[in-house]
Amino acid sequence: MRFGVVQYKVAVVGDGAVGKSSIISRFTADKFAASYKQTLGMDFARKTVQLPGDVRVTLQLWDIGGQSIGSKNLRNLVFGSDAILLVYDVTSYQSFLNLEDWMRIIQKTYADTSDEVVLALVGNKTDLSHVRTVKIDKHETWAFDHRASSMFMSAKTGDNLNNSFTRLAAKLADVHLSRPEVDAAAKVVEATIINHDALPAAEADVTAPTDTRGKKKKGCILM
Ligand code: G3D
Ligand code: MG
Repeated sequence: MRFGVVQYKVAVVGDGAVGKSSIISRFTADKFAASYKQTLGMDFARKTVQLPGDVRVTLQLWDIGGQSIGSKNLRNLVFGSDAILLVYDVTSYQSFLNLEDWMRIIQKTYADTSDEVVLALVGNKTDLSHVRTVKIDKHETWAFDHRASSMFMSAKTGDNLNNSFTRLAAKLADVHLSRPEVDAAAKVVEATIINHDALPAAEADVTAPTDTRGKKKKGCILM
């Protein structure tokens, strides 16, 4: 059990238009922007969640924006993450299939390291489940095969956002949560949106792991 605030870098990847930016802004600012804007640059937003036992966990969510698969920026962005959310749109089977390509990039990025990364498979747009094209068992099989946590959410309605991120924070910080705690513990203490490019170098270095107490993670080791 840890005390104080621990910060983790979380990269959010997946095809364009699956809802990456919407998830980040809904979670960190509780806003859903109706108009589509392809994200440029590498902004991140962070939010601190309170877990039982006085543990505060700051999740720093990195938006890969319009980076294409294979771009050098993308690898820099993904590298050094404590967790990676692999997001697809439940109404787009193609966006689900393409996660294999995203996985390949992640595996390549971590090929020469022994870093452990927590992976989470995120089916977004569950408000459109009446036109779902990716069956739940396909989702669960993918998550199992890639040793990823399984999440479903809607950035539009906010459904399942807070409890999913609370579960992720608990997993990263190695805190055990009971079921009622998952639902109740998503108390927000702080949220900020940061434009990485606009920061002075010292502050921009916030991407470096800030917890020096030795993180113990339960994620898979990418090989
Ligand atoms: P991206 O960052 O992955 O590229 P965006 O995706 O967050 O920009 O979202 C792409 C489109 O999907 C946007 O619609 C956005 O409003 C919509 N969207 C995101 N999340 C959800 C969701 O949970 N449910 C529904 N119904 N729509 C969602 P537009 O119309 O602007 O292209
Ligand atoms: Mg975007």
